Amino acid sequence: MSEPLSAAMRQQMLQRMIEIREIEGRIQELFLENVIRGTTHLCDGQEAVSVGMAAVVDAAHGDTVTCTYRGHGHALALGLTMRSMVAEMMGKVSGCCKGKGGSMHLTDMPNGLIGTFAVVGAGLPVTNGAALTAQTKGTGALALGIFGDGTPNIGAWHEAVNLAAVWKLPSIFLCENNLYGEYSPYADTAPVENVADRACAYGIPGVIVDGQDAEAVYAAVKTAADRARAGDGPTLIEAKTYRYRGHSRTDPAAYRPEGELDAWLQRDPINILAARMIADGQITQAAVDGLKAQAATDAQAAIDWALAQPHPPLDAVHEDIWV
Ligand SMILES: Cc1ncc(C[n+]2csc(CCOP(=O)(O)OP(=O)(O)O)c2C)c(N)n1
Ligand SMILES: [Mg+2]
Repeated sequence: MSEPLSAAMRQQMLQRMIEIREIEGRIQELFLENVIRGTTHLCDGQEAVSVGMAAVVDAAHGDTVTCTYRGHGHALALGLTMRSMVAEMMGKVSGCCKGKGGSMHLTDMPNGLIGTFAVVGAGLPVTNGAALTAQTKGTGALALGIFGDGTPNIGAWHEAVNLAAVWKLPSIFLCENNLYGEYSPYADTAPVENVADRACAYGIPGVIVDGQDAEAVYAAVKTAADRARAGDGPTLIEAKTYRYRGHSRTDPAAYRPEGELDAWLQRDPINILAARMIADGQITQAAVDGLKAQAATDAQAAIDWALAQPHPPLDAVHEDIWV
C-alpha cells in the first residue's frame, strides 16, 4: 500500500462513504414508493472509487469530471449536497439541474461535475473536450472521465483514449470494473483479463487498483493527475470493485453466482477504511456508529426538505435550451 493519508482526509473519506451508502438506500426506497420516477443505478459497494477520485479533483483549479448514470456517489463525493441531489431526483426546482435532469443526469458545475451520461461512453469525448480546453489555455487543470467495465467495448471509448494519448491531453480514464455490464459478466464480453490491459494499445500507462480501498484509489488517481498536469498525457486506471445491487432498480441480480456478493461484502470499502483508522487510533467504533447515525438523520432531513420543494413551473420547459 502507498503512503497513508492524513487522519483528516481519511475521516472525510469515511464520512462521505457512509453518507453515500445511506442516501443510496433511501433513494431505492423512494423509487419503490414512486416518489422518484424513472430508473436509478445505485453505487453501493463502489464508494471508495468516488471518494478516492474526489480527493484528487480540484474544481477550484478548473478540474472537471464526467461520469455515468451510476453517478450519485461521485456527485456527492465531489461536493453536491444530499438536498440538491434528492430534489433533482424528485424533479424539484431546487435540484442541481432545476429538476430537469434526474438521477441519470446530475450536473454540478461549481464542483467540477460537467455531466453524468446515460449513453455508455458518451462522457469520454466530453472529458477530452475539457482536457483540450485546459491544455489550450494552459490552466494546468485535468479532466477525469469515469466509466464502467462494459464501456471499453464501445467505439467512443477507443476514439477518446486514442485522441487523448496522441494529443497528450490531461485526461484521466477511470474505470469502475464492477464485474458486470448490465447482466453480462465482464469475462463474457471482453477478450482481455483486465480493462487496464487495453492501455498498451494506446501507449499510455494502464494501472490496476483495489477499488475497495479509498486510499489506494486516491494514490492511483493522484499519480495520474501529476502526470496529466505535467503534460505527459492520459492514464487508464482500472478500479476493481463490485456493485452490491443489480444494474438498476428493477434488477434483482439473480445472474450472480452463489457466494459472490458475500465474498465482496467481506471487503466492504467503508469497513476497510474504518478498520484501518481504528487500528491507527484515529477513530473509535462508537464514533463510526455515530457517523452512520448522523448520515441517517441528514438523509431524512434532505428527503423532507426536497419533498417540500416546488416542481418547476410549466414555462421552465422553454428555459435552458440551445435552440
Ligand atoms: C451506447 C449505449 N449502448 C447501450 C446502452 C445500454 N446500457 C446501459 S448501462 C449498460 C451497461 C454498461 O456497463 P458498464 O460500462 O460496466 O457500467 P456499470 O453499469 O456496470 O456501471 C448498457 C449496455 C447505453 N446506455 N448506451
Ligand atoms: Mg460494470
